[in-house]
Amino acid sequence: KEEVRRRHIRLHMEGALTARDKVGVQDFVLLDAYTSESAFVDNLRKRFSENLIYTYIGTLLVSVNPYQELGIYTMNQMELYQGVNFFELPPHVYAIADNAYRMMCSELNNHFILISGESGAGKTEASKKILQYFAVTCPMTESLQIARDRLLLSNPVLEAFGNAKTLRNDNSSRFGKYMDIQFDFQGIPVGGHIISYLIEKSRVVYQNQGERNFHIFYQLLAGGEAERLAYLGLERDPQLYKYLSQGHCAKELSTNDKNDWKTVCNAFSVIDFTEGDLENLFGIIASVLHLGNVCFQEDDQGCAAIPDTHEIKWIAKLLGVYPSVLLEALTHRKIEAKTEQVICPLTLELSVYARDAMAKAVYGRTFTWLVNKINSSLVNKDCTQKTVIGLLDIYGFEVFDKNGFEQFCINYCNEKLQQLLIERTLKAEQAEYETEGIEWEPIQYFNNKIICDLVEERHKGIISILDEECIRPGPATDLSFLEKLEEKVGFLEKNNDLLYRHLKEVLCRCQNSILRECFLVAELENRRRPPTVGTQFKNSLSSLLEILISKEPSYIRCIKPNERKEPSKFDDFLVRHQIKYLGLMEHLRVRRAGFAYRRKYEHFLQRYKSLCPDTWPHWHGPPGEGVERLIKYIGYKPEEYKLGKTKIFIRFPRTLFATEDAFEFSKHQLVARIQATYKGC
Ligand code: AOV
Ligand code: MG
Repeated sequence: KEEVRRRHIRLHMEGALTARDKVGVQDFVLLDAYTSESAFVDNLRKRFSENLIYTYIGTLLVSVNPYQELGIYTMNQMELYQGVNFFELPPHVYAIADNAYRMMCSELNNHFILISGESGAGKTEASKKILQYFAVTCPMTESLQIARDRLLLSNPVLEAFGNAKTLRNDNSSRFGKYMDIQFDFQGIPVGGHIISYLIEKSRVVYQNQGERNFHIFYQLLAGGEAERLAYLGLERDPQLYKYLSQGHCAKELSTNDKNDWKTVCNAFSVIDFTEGDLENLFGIIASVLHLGNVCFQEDDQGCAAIPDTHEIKWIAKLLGVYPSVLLEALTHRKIEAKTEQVICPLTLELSVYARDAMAKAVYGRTFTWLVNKINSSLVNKDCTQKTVIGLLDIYGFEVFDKNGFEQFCINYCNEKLQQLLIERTLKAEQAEYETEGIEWEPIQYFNNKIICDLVEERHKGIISILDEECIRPGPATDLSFLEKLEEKVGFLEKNNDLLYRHLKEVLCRCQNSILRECFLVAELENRRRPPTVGTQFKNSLSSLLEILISKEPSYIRCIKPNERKEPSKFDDFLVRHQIKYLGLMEHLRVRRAGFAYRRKYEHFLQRYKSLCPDTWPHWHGPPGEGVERLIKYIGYKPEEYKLGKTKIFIRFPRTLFATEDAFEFSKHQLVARIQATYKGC
């Protein structure tokens, strides 16, 4: 390990990178002076063709999805990256994880790792690799192993319920996930907390051609024990269920539902789910499938009727409600007049709507329940002093032939995170040069704030206008732009997300204990209109940003190399497009023109003071002056650094490596000298 490190430092230091033409440069900052977009793409392509999927821009990691197993996530690799300085080894997601971890341990502050990129670019895989890295490399005690295992195993459970095959990705996250991994003062992972964002409920009742419903349905049918299926009234064949077969790919070869079922069951047992929980949970999953198969017919008066009550009976049994009550609630609506309740029949169309609304509400709330349940198993009450590393893995930017409210929300979320990145890197970086009094030629970048404003601004933004349209009494007028939107993509209905009161009552009073936690009776008494989906989402994103802003960031930008999920295919056009919209060129320009590293004078001096007789063992003057003496002594050239008001700014990584190397060397020398002195004592 030591030898690999040293060799790497030497390579880097000499700027040699002898194999440069073949494997490109591992940090874009080292590209030749003229950095064009083409040079950027070339470098990524060269490396990709050698299976080098990671490249840095300073401290930001760019990752290109290899669509194949590369053997770069072994135990050996994990060991290699442990405790090593960032640039001493080839770029890796482990280096990002390790760096955040070291900084957290030494500075006792909170961090987050933001992973972004479009759908299928590799975000979820990256977040799993990071979690595994912590699980394997962090110190551990026997009693805390269970906490670690639960953290790891929360993944397969949430993926089963929250991921699905889409046209873009066979394992696409259909919810956003922010996970805090909590560490105690010794750096042991002791617990965690997960926040989920807007699960795509519409998938429960409808899938586009070539897409599937959430994995769990297929897993249960493929892997569930025969007795369990019999108890739930289910058949093995997913094609028999309307909610599973609309995409015409229920039997998808790219997923192994049967094996995944085993993984999920094992995870359930570790995360403290009782047999009772599972019975209720799968009762709900099965009722959703039965619900999808409930068929309506129009009677003589044009009202909806359910001629075959087979499915109703199963749902009633599994959820613990009376079949007649459920039947009525699916075909009637309760309207509250001032003094009385009037029950009026629904049309066929509205009954179908009510049925789907029930399926979506039940699934959506059960998902939230699941997250809460996992969270309660991740709580660690014994440990009070905690720092955290937050991992953010959201649904990536996506565009389909037909886009709806879901894409609007998902892409809005991506714009928000881009905004955070701009604020924290491009803007903050340039602002820092200004406050530190460093001479600086400002670099232009596209600020996507206008896009975020367009969506979220009060009164004027799309969400506000949408909300207004949703609460306006009476039907929206033909003239309104928004009704046009509704005609085209159904925005209003999804934003409203109405579940008829009648059905809500049934769910609040059912016997299934999970649903009783999900649908509280208090909700029936609350006459106030709940916030719309769009507004809830907007609010949850704004609190997410608050969580992130208080922490130290690391960034991973994932790139999708081709649209066909194929290994070794690098589509220049597609990659270039992503480089553009991710703003990577601007990021590189700021990094290149600027300074790769900066450290507070105190920290810099503290670490390297042993390199200079003037500062060793103590420096009593102002830290800035100490640093000046120190770097003069070790021979920094003027173009390599600038001194700000409180920090030293170092332009090239190699300067810092050289310093670090000298420091290591002097440490060894010192130890050798001490050993020599005390030899024989
Ligand atoms: P995403 O999270 O960015 O999409 P995933 O992380 O699910 O994308 O990656 C998609 C697929 O690409 C995975 O299922 C793997 O088959 C493959 N893949 C990704 N990263 C790697 C890697 N490092 N090594 C090998 N294979 C990889 V979305 O959730 O759809 O936005 O919303
Ligand atoms: Mg994902």
